[in-house]
Amino acid sequence: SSPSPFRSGVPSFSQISDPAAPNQPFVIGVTGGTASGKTTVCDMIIQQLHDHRIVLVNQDSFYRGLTSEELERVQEYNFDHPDAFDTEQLLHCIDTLKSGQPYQIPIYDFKTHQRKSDAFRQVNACDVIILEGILVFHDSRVRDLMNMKIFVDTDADVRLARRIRRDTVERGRDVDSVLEQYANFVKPAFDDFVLPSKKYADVIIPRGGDNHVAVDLIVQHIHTKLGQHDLCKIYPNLFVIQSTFQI
Ligand code: UZR
Ligand code: MG
Repeated sequence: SSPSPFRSGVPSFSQISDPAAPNQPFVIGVTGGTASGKTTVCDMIIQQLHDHRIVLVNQDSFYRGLTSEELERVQEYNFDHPDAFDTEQLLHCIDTLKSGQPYQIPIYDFKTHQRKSDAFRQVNACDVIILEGILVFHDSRVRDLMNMKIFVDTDADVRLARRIRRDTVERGRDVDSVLEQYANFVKPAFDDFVLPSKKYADVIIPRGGDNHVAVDLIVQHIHTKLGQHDLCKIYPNLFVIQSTFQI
């Protein structure tokens, strides 16, 4: 018989269902260089997904507090290196949230480079976890927890201009120290760790938070995926029944 131009007509379960287990939250990773607009993109996504329970987890919260020796020579400390973060704790946080348990996220102070010893941010079970940070694509174990990976791609001059404004206004630095840190650590680490992680992205957003079209498309996709999740929760056998009928 002549070969059919159509592929087999019965969709398999894996073709229609989402790879994430139905009862687990949908995990979105958002990365990009410093001051690329990651937080803005996350805020825009969160605003548009208002009918779902969303938790934003910032990788910055998992900065290790500096020891007193490290604090004495803070100019030499590389905050842009993967080792500056407690990745084991970040993994534990996402695992815990994925299993439906609450988690107490540490609070990091950019002015003192310390974690608050007496305060946490308690986050509860949710439908969507957004994990944001400069190096969230670096560790494969963290990447593997994500259902969707977004890279926010903004020109380096725009990022540096924003970084100067943010660090002087919000983080109590002077311009010279910001520029020095940028040249010594931020830029080299971007080239060594952040940019190479772009290849893992499912979606690359040019111009960050200014790109409303890209954010709209991403939100539509998340809605579709969450719809599948919701259907799976209500009718766990729905998709199986559908294909059985066709057979
Ligand atoms: P975003 N950072 C600080 O400036 N101080 C700290 O105590 C901890 C981190 C900076 C860090 C990195 N680097 O570039 C930036 N430096 O925070 C990441 N130097 O934050 O993704 O919002 O740009
Ligand atoms: Mg940010």
